[in-house]
Amino acid sequence: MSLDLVIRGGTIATASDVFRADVGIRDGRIVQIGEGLGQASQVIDATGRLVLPGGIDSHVHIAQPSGDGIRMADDFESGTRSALFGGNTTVLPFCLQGKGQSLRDALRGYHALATGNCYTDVSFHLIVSDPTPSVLGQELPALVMDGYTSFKVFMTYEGLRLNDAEILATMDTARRTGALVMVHCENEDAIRYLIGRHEAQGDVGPRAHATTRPVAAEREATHRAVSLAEIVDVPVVIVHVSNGAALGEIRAARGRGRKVVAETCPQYLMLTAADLDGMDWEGAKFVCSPPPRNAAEQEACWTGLEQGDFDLFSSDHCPFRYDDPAGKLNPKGRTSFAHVPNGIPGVETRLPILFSEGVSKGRIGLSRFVALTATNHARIYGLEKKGSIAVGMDADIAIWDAGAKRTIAHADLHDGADYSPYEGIEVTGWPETVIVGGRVMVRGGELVGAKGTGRYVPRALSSLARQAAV
Ligand code: DUC
Ligand code: ZN
Ligand code: ZN
Repeated sequence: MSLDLVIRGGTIATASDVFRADVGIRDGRIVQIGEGLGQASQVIDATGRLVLPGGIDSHVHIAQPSGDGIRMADDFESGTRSALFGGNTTVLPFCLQGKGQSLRDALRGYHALATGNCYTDVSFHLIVSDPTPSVLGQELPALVMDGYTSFKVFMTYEGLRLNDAEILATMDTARRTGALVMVHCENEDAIRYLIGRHEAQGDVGPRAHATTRPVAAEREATHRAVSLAEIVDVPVVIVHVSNGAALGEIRAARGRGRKVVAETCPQYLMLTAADLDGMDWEGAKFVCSPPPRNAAEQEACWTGLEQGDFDLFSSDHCPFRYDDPAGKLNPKGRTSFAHVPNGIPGVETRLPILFSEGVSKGRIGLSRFVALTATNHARIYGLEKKGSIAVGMDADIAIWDAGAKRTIAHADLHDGADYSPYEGIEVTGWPETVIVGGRVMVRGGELVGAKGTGRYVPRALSSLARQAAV
């Protein structure tokens, strides 16, 4: 059998096994795994290297409309290029429905931005901000059939948040269609009350962002989200869990037999609220929601990763430039933390951070790393040909130098922001070669593939939600 590409002599890791074998690729798919595979047009020597499924980052924000005068730092070109260099081969950004906008219309615009501009494969979640009867009754079910099989709802942000009745109605559409609902869990009314109190006292620096979004606001909303999902009887994804109390609500729901997917992100392992202290508004670089917590909550998140409570480790890449009137230091942002756009970059550093802090330091095994960063994302979000190294799967592969030592510096990264929240952190392990659909895109740390190689991928129903659909 003639092959397009053979990866020879590496150590393959999947979510279940670690073994030495060659990988044979033809027409963009993995067609052989074995010892001493035959001739190929192209050969990569992976001796002494790890051969892992390309990362799937199922929670990123790219070119998402962000309010008056605020612009996200990444378009599809820079966002997927940065993802690629970080060892990812697929990302799932969010297509935001504006108020009064049809989802189809939002998707048309989003596809137009992505088409021809991607270095990795992409697939889209929807954000439902206006769940009218026609959106829930007709549009959303048709879109689920078309491969948009997951949608996010917010419990916070004026103009975006849904009330409980709207969340129930949206979950009911998920129940009928087999789609999966993702929930941003923070109690908006509690946060508004605290913001009012802090602003009245003149406490307007970035640190107050963390104080006004306390653990209790996330814990309460998490309890409500899993309870609403229980009432409707649907599985639910709780995104960006930042602390042990919210995770406790998830554990308790699972104890009642509920299907709850839990996601955490690098910021909840690596940053604390003290990072928002920064002099001269430097703390704005770390403003994201939920906010980073403290050392005890970091430890709770690590324990959740080690014990298998978390299913997904995503970046929540949501980049805004710092020193930019359209970014963190926009004119209103300089007057109060409440106007600093929420979100931080991290799509390129997600995998090296978890590899270094988790695998290299012995907290999690290689197979768990693969599950948390690729395989589970594919299974939960219906990417049936992705997330593993097996015959028949897309040839989406990252070849890692597990011993490479790097100090994270934004100057070396490839996103459109002007800083990294992880600047100066030393990591061991870095992806050096990245292959998307059988095409070598990054080789030895150099870009060798073309923009436009990444394709849009429609998704099947989640294996979780499929069973619940009636
Ligand atoms: N939620 C996200 O998922 N990302 C960034 C901001 C937010 O609130
Ligand atoms: Zn969110
Ligand atoms: Zn997000």
